Amino acid sequence: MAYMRKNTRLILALDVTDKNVAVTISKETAEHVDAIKIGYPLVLGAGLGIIKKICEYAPVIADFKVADIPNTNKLICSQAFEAGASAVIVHGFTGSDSLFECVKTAQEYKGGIFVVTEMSHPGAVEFMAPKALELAALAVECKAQGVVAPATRPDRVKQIRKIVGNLTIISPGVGAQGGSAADAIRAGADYVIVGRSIYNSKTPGREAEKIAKDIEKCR
Ligand code: NUP
Repeated sequence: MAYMRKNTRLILALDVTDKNVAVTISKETAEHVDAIKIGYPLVLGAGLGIIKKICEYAPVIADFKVADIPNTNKLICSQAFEAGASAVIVHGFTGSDSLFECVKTAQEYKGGIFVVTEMSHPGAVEFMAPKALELAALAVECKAQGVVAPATRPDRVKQIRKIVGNLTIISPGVGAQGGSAADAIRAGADYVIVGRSIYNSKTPGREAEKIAKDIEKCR
Protein backbone atom coordinates (compact mmCIF):
# COMPACT_ATOMS: atom_id res chain seq x y z
CA MET A 1 0.00 0.00 0.00
CA ALA A 2 1.17 3.52 -0.72
CA TYR A 3 2.11 5.45 2.41
CA MET A 4 -0.42 8.02 1.42
CA ARG A 5 -2.29 9.41 -1.54
CA LYS A 6 -0.85 12.13 -3.74
CA ASN A 7 -3.83 14.35 -4.41
CA THR A 8 -4.39 17.22 -2.02
CA ARG A 9 -1.06 17.14 -0.13
CA LEU A 10 -2.98 17.66 3.10
CA ILE A 11 -2.61 15.34 6.10
CA LEU A 12 -5.16 15.58 8.89
CA ALA A 13 -3.75 15.35 12.43
CA LEU A 14 -6.66 13.70 14.21
CA ASP A 15 -5.86 14.50 17.85
CA VAL A 16 -9.31 13.89 19.27
CA THR A 17 -9.75 11.27 21.99
CA ASP A 18 -13.24 9.95 21.30
CA LYS A 19 -13.70 7.10 18.83
CA ASN A 20 -17.03 8.28 17.42
CA VAL A 21 -15.81 11.84 16.97
CA ALA A 22 -12.71 10.49 15.23
CA VAL A 23 -14.76 8.39 12.81
CA THR A 24 -17.17 11.24 12.04
CA ILE A 25 -14.35 13.69 11.27
CA SER A 26 -12.52 11.08 9.18
CA LYS A 27 -15.64 10.54 7.11
CA GLU A 28 -16.22 14.27 6.64
CA THR A 29 -12.65 15.08 5.61
CA ALA A 30 -11.60 11.91 3.73
CA GLU A 31 -12.00 13.27 0.21
CA HIS A 32 -9.83 16.30 1.01
CA VAL A 33 -6.89 14.61 2.74
CA ASP A 34 -4.14 12.27 1.54
CA ALA A 35 -3.64 10.63 4.94
CA ILE A 36 -4.81 10.82 8.52
CA LYS A 37 -2.17 11.09 11.22
CA ILE A 38 -3.09 9.75 14.61
CA GLY A 39 -1.06 9.74 17.78
CA TYR A 40 -1.21 9.06 21.48
CA PRO A 41 -4.30 11.19 22.21
CA LEU A 42 -6.53 9.05 19.98
CA VAL A 43 -4.85 5.68 20.50
CA LEU A 44 -4.87 6.07 24.29
CA GLY A 45 -8.46 7.29 24.18
CA ALA A 46 -9.91 4.80 21.74
CA GLY A 47 -7.48 1.86 21.59
CA LEU A 48 -5.10 0.68 18.89
CA GLY A 49 -8.02 -0.84 16.94
CA ILE A 50 -8.99 2.68 15.89
CA ILE A 51 -6.27 2.50 13.23
CA LYS A 52 -8.17 -0.17 11.23
CA LYS A 53 -11.34 1.88 11.49
CA ILE A 54 -9.67 5.09 10.23
CA CYS A 55 -8.01 3.10 7.41
CA GLU A 56 -11.49 2.77 5.88
CA TYR A 57 -11.25 6.48 5.03
CA ALA A 58 -7.56 7.21 4.41
CA PRO A 59 -4.07 5.76 4.91
CA VAL A 60 -3.02 6.14 8.55
CA ILE A 61 0.28 7.58 9.77
CA ALA A 62 1.01 6.56 13.36
CA ASP A 63 2.69 9.51 15.09
CA PHE A 64 4.31 7.56 17.93
CA LYS A 65 7.60 9.50 17.88
CA VAL A 66 9.36 6.25 18.62
CA ALA A 67 12.55 6.91 20.61
CA ASP A 68 14.01 3.81 22.25
CA ILE A 69 16.66 1.13 21.90
CA PRO A 70 16.58 -0.81 18.60
CA ASN A 71 14.68 -3.84 19.93
CA THR A 72 11.96 -1.77 21.60
CA ASN A 73 11.67 0.39 18.48
CA LYS A 74 11.15 -2.76 16.44
CA LEU A 75 8.39 -3.96 18.77
CA ILE A 76 6.58 -0.60 18.73
CA CYS A 77 6.77 -0.19 14.94
CA SER A 78 5.60 -3.80 14.41
CA GLN A 79 2.54 -3.16 16.56
CA ALA A 80 1.70 -0.02 14.59
CA PHE A 81 2.07 -1.75 11.20
CA GLU A 82 0.19 -4.87 12.37
CA ALA A 83 -2.63 -2.56 13.43
CA GLY A 84 -2.83 -1.20 9.89
CA ALA A 85 -0.64 1.93 9.85
CA SER A 86 0.97 2.79 6.50
CA ALA A 87 3.76 4.77 8.10
CA VAL A 88 5.19 5.55 11.53
CA ILE A 89 6.80 8.77 12.75
CA VAL A 90 9.96 8.16 14.78
CA HIS A 91 12.76 10.15 16.39
CA GLY A 92 16.28 10.05 15.04
CA PHE A 93 18.13 11.41 18.07
CA THR A 94 18.39 7.92 19.57
CA GLY A 95 20.98 7.16 16.87
CA SER A 96 21.44 5.26 13.64
CA ASP A 97 21.03 1.77 15.12
CA SER A 98 17.65 2.64 16.64
CA LEU A 99 16.46 4.42 13.49
CA PHE A 100 17.71 1.68 11.19
CA GLU A 101 15.71 -0.91 13.15
CA CYS A 102 12.54 1.13 12.50
CA VAL A 103 13.33 1.27 8.77
CA LYS A 104 14.03 -2.47 8.66
CA THR A 105 10.75 -3.22 10.42
CA ALA A 106 8.85 -0.92 8.05
CA GLN A 107 10.33 -2.74 5.06
CA GLU A 108 8.93 -6.04 6.36
CA TYR A 109 5.46 -4.50 6.27
CA LYS A 110 6.04 -2.41 3.11
CA GLY A 111 5.42 0.62 5.28
CA GLY A 112 7.13 3.98 5.65
CA ILE A 113 9.20 5.71 8.32
CA PHE A 114 9.23 9.48 8.82
CA VAL A 115 11.96 10.96 11.00
CA VAL A 116 11.42 14.05 13.15
CA THR A 117 14.04 16.73 12.48
CA GLU A 118 13.33 20.04 14.24
CA MET A 119 9.88 20.22 15.78
CA SER A 120 7.49 23.05 15.06
CA HIS A 121 6.93 24.42 18.57
CA PRO A 122 9.05 27.23 20.11
CA GLY A 123 10.90 24.91 22.54
CA ALA A 124 12.39 22.98 19.62
CA VAL A 125 15.07 25.64 19.25
CA GLU A 126 16.51 24.73 22.68
CA PHE A 127 17.81 21.24 21.91
CA MET A 128 16.61 20.09 18.50
CA ALA A 129 17.49 23.02 16.24
CA PRO A 130 21.28 22.58 16.47
CA LYS A 131 20.93 18.94 15.40
CA ALA A 132 18.09 19.28 12.85
CA LEU A 133 20.22 19.10 9.72
CA GLU A 134 22.20 16.14 11.05
CA LEU A 135 18.93 14.37 11.81
CA ALA A 136 17.78 15.04 8.25
CA ALA A 137 21.04 13.56 6.93
CA LEU A 138 20.59 10.53 9.18
CA ALA A 139 17.12 9.95 7.71
CA VAL A 140 18.73 9.80 4.25
CA GLU A 141 21.54 7.54 5.43
CA CYS A 142 19.14 5.09 7.11
CA LYS A 143 16.85 5.08 4.04
CA ALA A 144 13.78 6.45 5.75
CA GLN A 145 10.95 7.48 3.43
CA GLY A 146 10.83 11.02 4.69
CA VAL A 147 11.16 13.58 7.44
CA VAL A 148 8.95 15.82 9.54
CA ALA A 149 9.95 19.50 9.26
CA PRO A 150 8.45 22.65 10.83
CA ALA A 151 5.92 24.70 8.84
CA THR A 152 6.47 27.37 11.50
CA ARG A 153 10.00 27.87 10.11
CA PRO A 154 9.86 27.75 6.29
CA ASP A 155 13.56 28.65 6.04
CA ARG A 156 14.33 25.49 7.95
CA VAL A 157 12.16 23.48 5.57
CA LYS A 158 14.22 24.93 2.69
CA GLN A 159 17.49 23.85 4.32
CA ILE A 160 16.12 20.41 5.10
CA ARG A 161 14.91 19.97 1.51
CA LYS A 162 18.47 20.54 0.28
CA ILE A 163 19.72 17.76 2.51
CA VAL A 164 16.99 15.14 1.98
CA GLY A 165 16.78 15.41 -1.83
CA ASN A 166 13.71 13.53 -3.01
CA LEU A 167 12.65 12.15 0.36
CA THR A 168 9.12 13.15 1.36
CA ILE A 169 8.79 16.14 3.70
CA ILE A 170 5.66 16.32 5.82
CA SER A 171 5.21 19.58 7.65
CA PRO A 172 3.14 20.34 10.77
CA GLY A 173 2.58 23.70 12.46
CA VAL A 174 0.00 25.16 10.06
CA GLY A 175 -2.91 27.13 11.51
CA ALA A 176 -3.05 26.78 15.30
CA GLN A 177 0.75 27.01 15.62
CA GLY A 178 0.94 30.01 13.30
CA GLY A 179 2.46 28.50 10.16
CA SER A 180 1.03 28.87 6.65
CA ALA A 181 0.36 25.93 4.34
CA ALA A 182 1.37 27.93 1.28
CA ASP A 183 4.69 29.02 2.82
CA ALA A 184 5.56 25.47 3.86
CA ILE A 185 4.80 24.06 0.40
CA ARG A 186 6.74 26.85 -1.32
CA ALA A 187 9.67 26.15 0.99
CA GLY A 188 9.75 22.55 -0.18
CA ALA A 189 7.29 20.54 1.89
CA ASP A 190 5.44 17.79 0.01
CA TYR A 191 2.56 17.66 2.47
CA VAL A 192 1.28 19.84 5.29
CA ILE A 193 -0.17 18.41 8.48
CA VAL A 194 -3.11 20.26 10.02
CA GLY A 195 -4.89 19.34 13.24
CA ARG A 196 -6.84 21.82 15.37
CA SER A 197 -7.79 24.18 12.54
CA ILE A 198 -9.70 21.27 11.03
CA TYR A 199 -10.95 19.10 13.88
CA ASN A 200 -12.02 22.05 16.07
CA SER A 201 -13.94 23.60 13.20
CA LYS A 202 -17.73 23.28 13.14
CA THR A 203 -17.36 22.10 9.53
CA PRO A 204 -14.15 20.02 9.35
CA GLY A 205 -14.85 18.90 5.79
CA ARG A 206 -15.18 22.44 4.51
CA GLU A 207 -12.10 23.59 6.43
CA ALA A 208 -10.03 20.74 4.97
CA GLU A 209 -11.31 21.57 1.49
CA LYS A 210 -10.32 25.22 1.96
CA ILE A 211 -6.78 24.34 3.06
CA ALA A 212 -6.45 21.82 0.22
CA LYS A 213 -7.39 24.61 -2.23
CA ASP A 214 -4.75 26.93 -0.71
CA ILE A 215 -2.16 24.22 -1.21
CA GLU A 216 -3.25 23.60 -4.78
CA LYS A 217 -2.90 27.28 -5.65
CA CYS A 218 0.78 27.40 -4.72
CA ARG A 219 1.90 24.09 -6.21
O1 NUP B 1 7.28 19.03 14.96
C1 NUP B 1 6.16 18.56 15.08
N1 NUP B 1 5.12 19.38 15.33
C2 NUP B 1 3.81 18.92 15.44
O2 NUP B 1 2.91 19.73 15.67
C3 NUP B 1 5.91 17.19 14.93
C4 NUP B 1 4.62 16.69 15.02
N2 NUP B 1 4.39 15.40 14.84
N3 NUP B 1 3.58 17.57 15.29
C5 NUP B 1 2.20 17.03 15.38
O3 NUP B 1 1.43 17.63 14.33
C6 NUP B 1 1.46 17.35 16.67
O4 NUP B 1 1.67 16.35 17.63
C7 NUP B 1 0.02 17.38 16.20
O5 NUP B 1 -0.48 16.06 16.09
C8 NUP B 1 0.11 17.94 14.78
C9 NUP B 1 -0.12 19.43 14.68
O6 NUP B 1 -1.41 19.73 15.13
P1 NUP B 1 -2.03 21.23 15.14
O7 NUP B 1 -1.02 22.11 15.78
O8 NUP B 1 -2.31 21.58 13.71
O9 NUP B 1 -3.27 21.06 15.96
